[in-house]
Amino acid sequence: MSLSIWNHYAEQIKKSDYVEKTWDFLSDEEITEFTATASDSGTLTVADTVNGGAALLTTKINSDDNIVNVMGDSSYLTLGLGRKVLYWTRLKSDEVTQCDWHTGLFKVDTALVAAFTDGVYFKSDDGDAYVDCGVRGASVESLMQAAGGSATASQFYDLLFYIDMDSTTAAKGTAYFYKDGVPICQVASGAFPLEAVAMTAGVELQTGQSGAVQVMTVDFIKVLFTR
Ligand SMILES: [Ca+2]
Ligand SMILES: [Ca+2]
Ligand SMILES: [Ca+2]
Repeated sequence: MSLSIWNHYAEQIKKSDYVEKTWDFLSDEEITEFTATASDSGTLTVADTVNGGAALLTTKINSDDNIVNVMGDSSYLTLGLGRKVLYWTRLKSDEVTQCDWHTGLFKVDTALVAAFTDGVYFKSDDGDAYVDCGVRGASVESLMQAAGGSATASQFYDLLFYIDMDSTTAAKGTAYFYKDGVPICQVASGAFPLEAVAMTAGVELQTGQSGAVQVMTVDFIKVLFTR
């Protein structure tokens, strides 16, 4: 289902000149295109035994609020007038209620849970398993809780969003969010990141409890956008 939604929007984007990139995490070389920042010895690695390859974000045992933050090592996307953007990732985590996580496109920030200025993203809070959908520009957040978007521990799920920027008004746009191919949120906002703000793909996992290592497995991240 996610693939048909991707193809639907991709067809629109590919009517213009476009940029497309997939990280499938088949080898260590792909994670060198990201910068991992960890508190208390959390790690970013590529799994050796997963079909199709995967990146593993692993936190440290016995440490609440332990963070593994992963940001692209360069920033290549701006939300200029009329830009269309697709983002698709498949991931799972071995715990979903206590942990916080973010995934999406961000101005580089190594502590998303604490605060950040700019991004379009999915997130889950400490204390619930909901998948929320957000847009944040110049620290103004437009956030919606998903109606049917709960994550399940240790089960892969697909998260996809499409951004449609207004062709005449800066920082105005609409983002359409899907979980497992089902629309869960739509955020229309005049506070998207400004065109001057360059962003990159990123993901962050933060434990919300002590006592166990937490692992997030990212099968892939794909971005496609009009040049
Ligand atoms: Ca993969
Ligand atoms: Ca959570
Ligand atoms: Ca907690």
